[in-house]
Amino acid sequence: MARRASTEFPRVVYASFGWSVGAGDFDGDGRSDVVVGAPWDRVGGVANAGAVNVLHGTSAGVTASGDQLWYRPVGGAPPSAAAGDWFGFAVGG
Ligand SMILES: [Ca+2]
Repeated sequence: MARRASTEFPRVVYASFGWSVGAGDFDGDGRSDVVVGAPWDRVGGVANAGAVNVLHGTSAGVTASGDQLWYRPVGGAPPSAAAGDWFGFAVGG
């Protein structure tokens, strides 16, 4: 799985951001983080490959500062992104 700052990633209308929502401590800092699926997001030109946004928890609550976008990489060895993957259709934690 690839990760990058979500502000660097091209987004599409109708990505269905918020289709799925979960929580867990994904960076191991002891605070809960929120994961939000966008299963119809476009990844590297691949339609409907999907992505997951991770918003980190802080002592003041959840923040978009330093948020990440997780997605399957385009090209290379599987599991690479493919049209219709809908990565992020379901998330949990
Ligand atoms: Ca955390």
